Amino acid sequence: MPSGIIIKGIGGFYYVSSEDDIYECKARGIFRKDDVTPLTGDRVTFSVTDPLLKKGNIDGIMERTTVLTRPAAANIDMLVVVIAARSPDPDLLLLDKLLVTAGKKGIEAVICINKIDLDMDNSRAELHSSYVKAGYTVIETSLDECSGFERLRETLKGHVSVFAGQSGVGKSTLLNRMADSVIMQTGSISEKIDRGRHTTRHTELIKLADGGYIVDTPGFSSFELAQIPHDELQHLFPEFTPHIYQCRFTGCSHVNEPDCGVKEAVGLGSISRGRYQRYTELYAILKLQYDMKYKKTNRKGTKGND
Ligand SMILES: Nc1nc2c(ncn2[C@@H]2O[C@H](COP(=O)(O)OP(=O)(O)OP(=O)(O)O)[C@@H](O)[C@H]2O)c(=O)[nH]1
Ligand SMILES: [Mg+2]
Ligand SMILES: [Zn+2]
Repeated sequence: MPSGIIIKGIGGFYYVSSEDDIYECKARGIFRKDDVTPLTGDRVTFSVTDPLLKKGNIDGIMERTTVLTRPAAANIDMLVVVIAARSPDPDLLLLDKLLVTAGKKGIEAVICINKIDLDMDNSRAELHSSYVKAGYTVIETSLDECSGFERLRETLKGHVSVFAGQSGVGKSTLLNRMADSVIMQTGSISEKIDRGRHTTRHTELIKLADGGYIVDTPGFSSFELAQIPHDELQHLFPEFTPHIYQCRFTGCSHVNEPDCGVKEAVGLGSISRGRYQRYTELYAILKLQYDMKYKKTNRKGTKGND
């Protein structure tokens, strides 16, 4: 039975990219019964009902590795967080929120610093090194200097990736650049999916020449943020890990406690001060959310006893 990946779904039709072609498939009733709706990114098995018109039926959906609602897609395994070296100035709290979200969802995150042509005095250097130190892959790109594109392409190879980040950082520009070389090689594919162009556009996978896909969600600049328990946050800052065991108190939050291994590492420069500060900011936000939720539950409990 042929298999493939759903590159887009429109009005009950799912476009399944298999080895050689794209098939317009329907999902059989069985999915509705099981309350499973096929998603863009789903790996499926299907049967061909019309080999000439390339039509088929989806018979099975393989187990999903990840599921996101924004963008609505399955099996995304790489998040490219794009920031601009300048214009707009990087929102580092958003960057860290996105990295933490990826970590929580088991999605590999890489950072792309775009518009380096606008950063003549290399003021991004510190930022760059603090994230390399944290264990992330950092790729620098710009419209004029093309060197970064090859590295980005290499990084995307074999993955289903999504680009996220502030408005205006250059996500769409990069995505078009990445897809450019591809469109030439898969002209027949773009022709075939052209039919949907004039209706509302949906989340769509753009095939890369070397294998892999980029999720294209038009007009989309945000990425859902994961709900994270505040005491889990420390594990989503990978550079904290070797220092957590030096803390005097088990359950140390690394905020106000004395003899804290993480704070010591910040003092010694092995953890970036900025990253640490944003950790405390995020921690405070998550702790507040937790406390509010807890108090609410508590109040309910009291009412119940009256
Ligand atoms: N100088 C410079 N400008 C760039 C670069 N990359 C993109 N731009 C410009 O930045 C502007 C915004 O780029 P987009 O690709 O639309 O940004 P985006 O992240 O998709 O923005 P949203 O769709 O609003 O989220 C455009 O005018 C691009 O031409 C770059 O490397 N250098
Ligand atoms: Mg855009
Ligand atoms: Zn600590």
